[in-house]
Amino acid sequence: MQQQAQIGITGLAVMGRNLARNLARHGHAVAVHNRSSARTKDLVEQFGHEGTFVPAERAEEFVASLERPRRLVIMVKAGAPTDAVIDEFAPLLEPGDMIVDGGNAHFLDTRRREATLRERGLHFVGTGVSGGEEGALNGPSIMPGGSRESYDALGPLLEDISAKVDGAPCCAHVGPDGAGHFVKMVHNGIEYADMQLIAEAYDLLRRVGGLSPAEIAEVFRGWNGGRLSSYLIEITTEVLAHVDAATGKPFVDVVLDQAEQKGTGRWTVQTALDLGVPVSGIAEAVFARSLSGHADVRAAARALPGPTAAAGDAGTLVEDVEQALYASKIVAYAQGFHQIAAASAEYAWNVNLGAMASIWRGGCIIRAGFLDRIRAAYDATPDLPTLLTDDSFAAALGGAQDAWRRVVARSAQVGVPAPGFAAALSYYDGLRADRSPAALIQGQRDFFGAHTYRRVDRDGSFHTLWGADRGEQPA
Ligand code: NBP
Repeated sequence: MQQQAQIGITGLAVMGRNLARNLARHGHAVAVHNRSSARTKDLVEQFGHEGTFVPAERAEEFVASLERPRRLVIMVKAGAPTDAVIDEFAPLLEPGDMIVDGGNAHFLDTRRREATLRERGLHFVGTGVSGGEEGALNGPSIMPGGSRESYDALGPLLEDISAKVDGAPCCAHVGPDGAGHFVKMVHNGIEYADMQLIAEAYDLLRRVGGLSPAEIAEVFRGWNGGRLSSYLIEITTEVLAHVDAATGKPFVDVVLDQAEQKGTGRWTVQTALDLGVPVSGIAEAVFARSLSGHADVRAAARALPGPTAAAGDAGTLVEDVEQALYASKIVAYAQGFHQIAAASAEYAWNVNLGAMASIWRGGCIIRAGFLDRIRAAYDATPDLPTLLTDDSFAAALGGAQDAWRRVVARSAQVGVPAPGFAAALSYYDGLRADRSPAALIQGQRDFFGAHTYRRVDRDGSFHTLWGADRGEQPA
């Protein structure tokens, strides 16, 4: 009889291959399959010694090699290829079997697939996997959605191969249907914001502070020893300190300044718009990448006049930028968690926000000590309306705000854009304002469209007869 595998992976490009190796290295027998069998052969030839691989060329053979209930992981290109693979394998499976999609699917696709497969008695587990190629091999952060029942069968295997921080796995059941892919999407959106804020800090230190990339690398190295300590700050130090071998120039000066994106940041913003959640920090990060990519428009605009004010004395710029970066980072994460909370309410996912912070502490790109503080905030107050009002974050924002305001004002004065810092500060001030100018907007809407308004002193909706005697009537 053919050897039985505990779990199978189809799709053996970089991610699938490394996840298969990770499972095998942890002592799990892994069935492996790929559309073109060369990748399967290559995996077994190169890494067969690392554990037990059960290779299969044909889909039927692959399915037959899985112990029941079957755990079948799909690691192919997101979109149509994922549907093609589901259509190929679902007819070969039996009720109770699990299909895990570890690709970067849009959560609405995951909801559709889950509903369709549930009708056939199959569990569909949309799973966010973060950490890229290296994480997949050595321990990613894993965000599985789907039914509780499927997590009971899959969770131990996934927790086993995930990253560990303080002995705790960076893997937890996120919630039903598309919850796992949603949380992975927002993780990526937060990653965009974090990267943009770091880039703005660099730009200000360089263009306002007059520091060289090597000097800024040292500033970041120092920050990495403090409250900003994170993987992204650590790699920023490395990138800024790197010198291009061909020219002897700082590496950052020979790289074309047009950032690319694969789309999860854009999805985060699109989804936030649908949910009505302001994620301005993430949006500014996505738009800043877009702006950088419009080389033709940038070239046309280069001659536009800049400010007449000189950069002037850097003064406390380094300390101020550290404060602005930390405060803006708190805002970006607060916005991302607000978005997860809103989706959790909308789709009845019951996501544990503190647990999400916990599973991002290792394996993924935004891993940082900072996430411990977020987890502690939600542990203390699970229904916290915004992270900003947590005692420790509120104190940090209060302590940072004067410096944060100086940095935003200075950036505007000298013409060095800091859209992430500025948007975060506006969000902070917008939330804490006693009265928002939305009252005026409501008045305008009532004037031109009779959209009505509510009053601060009485229940009900009202309309003012703007074109007549301006009397007020109940709507
Ligand atoms: P790719 O996204 O490059 O996809 C290549 C794999 O998809 C190959 O195994 C290929 O088979 C298979 N495939 C395609 Br394309 N069309 C197919 C079809 N119609 N039927 C069957 N198989 C098909 O691989 P990856 O970079 O390893 O990423 C896998 C998934 O993980 C993606 O959804 C990605 O977004 C996600 N992800 C990637 C990263 C990362 O850092 N790369 C991180 C986190 C998540 P073939 O060999 O026969 O062409």
